[in-house]
Amino acid sequence: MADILNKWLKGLEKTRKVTFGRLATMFGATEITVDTWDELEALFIQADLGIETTQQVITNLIKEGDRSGVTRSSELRELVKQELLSRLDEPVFPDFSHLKPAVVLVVGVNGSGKTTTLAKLGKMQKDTGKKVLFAAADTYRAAAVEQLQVWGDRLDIPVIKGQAGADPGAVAYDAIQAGLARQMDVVYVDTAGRLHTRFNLMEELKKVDRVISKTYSGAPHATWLVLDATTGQNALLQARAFKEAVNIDGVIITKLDSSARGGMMFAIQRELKVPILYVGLGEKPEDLQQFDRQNFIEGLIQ
Ligand SMILES: Nc1nc2c(ncn2[C@@H]2O[C@H](COP(=O)(O)OP(=O)(O)OP(=O)(O)O)[C@@H](O)[C@H]2O)c(=O)[nH]1
Ligand SMILES: [Mg+2]
Repeated sequence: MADILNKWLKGLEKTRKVTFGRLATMFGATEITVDTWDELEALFIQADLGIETTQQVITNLIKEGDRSGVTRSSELRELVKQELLSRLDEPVFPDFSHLKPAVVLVVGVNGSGKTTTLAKLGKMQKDTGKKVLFAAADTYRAAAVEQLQVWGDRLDIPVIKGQAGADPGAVAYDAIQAGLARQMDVVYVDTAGRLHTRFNLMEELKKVDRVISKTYSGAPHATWLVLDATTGQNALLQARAFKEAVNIDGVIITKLDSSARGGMMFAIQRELKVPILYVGLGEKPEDLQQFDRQNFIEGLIQ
């Protein structure tokens, strides 16, 4: 357990040092004044919580502070932790055990970390004895297929791919057929990165989604949106656009380790109202962690 907490502490080091770390000075022994709230507000906005979330947090803290008679800023620490914790949902992981296979579609903008995350998810499942298949439905770049193949080779996970330039829906179709025939447990479908503002690309994603549901009733059983933590509030715009195109039922936040903007997690949760399932705390396969609210808050506020 201590090992896992350490991973979170290390992964959140940047966010903690750049923004949330300043809370420690604020939690000094002084009395709470109007300035305290102003300072807190500025800090949360800088930490990328977003204006709406920040305002709600401050309002609630003032209310809760009054109610529980907190007058010293040193007592604020627990209040802040509790308030922030209450803004994150406990992740509920889908139970795929009755499916052979479950199909998980992984979507997001260019470079958000989809392919790497697929590899990490694949490894996680394989380590628990599950049979995993990758579908290289990013057919835009030959390098994209190769990248997934390299992971497949390294992790000993088969990869279904098409020709470069092939229809991504056709690759997804082939992968599902293979997954059914080989009685796989999970098929992870990698997709091309697409700018959320490009109409045609978003339409193409809808088409892949439709092909999957026509090929296999009930599929995709999950569609996970991968968002890069270093993009801060911009991730919100991406989230909105992807949510309009496909049915997002889980979010994965990557690169928390390279970001000082981990506060965006609160804004994303508020905006999407779907659980954050996993976070990337580094580049190695074992750096993908199931989202844990408690560890996340501990990583932000020491
Ligand atoms: N530090 C860090 N790097 C990450 C993490 N996740 C992904 N990366 C890096 O981000 C870069 C892009 O990752 P990819 O998995 O190729 O991203 P993608 O979304 O598949 O990109 P496209 O296919 O081009 O859309 C790679 O260099 C990854 O190693 C993470 O959690 N932490
Ligand atoms: Mg990719």
